[in-house]
Amino acid sequence: MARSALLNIMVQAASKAGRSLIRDYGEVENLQVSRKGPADFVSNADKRAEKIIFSELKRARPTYSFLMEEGGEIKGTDGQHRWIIDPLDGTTNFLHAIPLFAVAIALERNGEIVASVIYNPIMDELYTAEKGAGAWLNNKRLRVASRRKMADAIIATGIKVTGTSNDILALRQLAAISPICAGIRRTGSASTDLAWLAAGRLDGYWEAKLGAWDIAPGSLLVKEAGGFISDLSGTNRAIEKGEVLAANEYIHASLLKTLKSIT
Ligand code: 2AM
Ligand code: CA
Repeated sequence: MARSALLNIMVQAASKAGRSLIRDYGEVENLQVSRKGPADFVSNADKRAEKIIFSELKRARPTYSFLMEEGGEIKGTDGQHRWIIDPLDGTTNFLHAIPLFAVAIALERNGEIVASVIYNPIMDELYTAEKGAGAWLNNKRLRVASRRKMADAIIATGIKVTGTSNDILALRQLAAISPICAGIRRTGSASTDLAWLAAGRLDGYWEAKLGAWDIAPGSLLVKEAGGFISDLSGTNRAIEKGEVLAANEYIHASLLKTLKSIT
C-alpha cells in the first residue's frame, strides 16, 4: 500500500500521540488504587496527546485549520483544509484502565473527508483510509462484513445516560434492536466502533449525540471499506448532526427501518 505524504504526516502524529498515551496509561493502571481516582490525570493525558498532534500537523501544514475535541476550532489561512482531531476517543475506558481507546484524525478538504487515521496504541492497530484508495488495518485491505441477515449481525451502539428524553429514545432503540440481532456491543469509543465496522468485526453501529471528531475519521474508513454511513434519518449529514448509522447496505437498510419505527 502506498501512502500519500499527507497520510504519512497523520500517521506520524497519531503514533507520537499514541506513545504519549501508552506512557500515561501505565500510570493510570497504578492510579486505580488511589481513592481520589485518576480523572484529572486522564484529562491531562488527553491534552498532552492533542498538543502533540497539533504541533506535528501545524509544523507540516502551517496554513490548515483545526477542529479539536479539547482545543476547539482554530482557523488557518487555508480556506480549503481542516484537520479534525480526537486525541483520546474512549476517555472513560482509559480512565478505568480498559485498553479500548484510540487516537483519531481526519483531514477535510472543501467540506469532504479525504484522509483518516484511527490508532489504538495498545493493540497497535493502525487504521488508515484515503478517498479512492481503500481502507486499511496496518497492511491489510479492509472490507465490511457481508452478512445480510439481522439475526446474524453483531450491532454496536453507545448510550449516554444523562436522564434526558433523547437517552430514553436511545434505550427504546436498543430494546427494539437487541432481540432481532445476534448481539449488542458497547465499546465506549465511537472511532473504534467505526474502524471495527470497516474491518468486518461489527455488522452495524448506531449512536447519537456525538461530536464531529467522533464520526469524521471513521466515516471515510467505512466508505472506503464498502459500507454505508448516514445519520439516523438515512441522509448523509452524520458529521454535522453528530449521529451515525453505519453498516453494509443490507444491515443498514434493516437498522434504518427499525430505528425509524421508534419514536
Ligand atoms: P470520548 O471518549 O472522546 O469522550 C461513547 O459512547 C462515545 O461517545 C465515545 O466516542 C465518546 O468520546 C463519545 N462521547 C462521550 N461523551 C460525549 C459528549 N458529551 N459529546 C460528544 N461525544 C461524546
Ligand atoms: Ca471522542
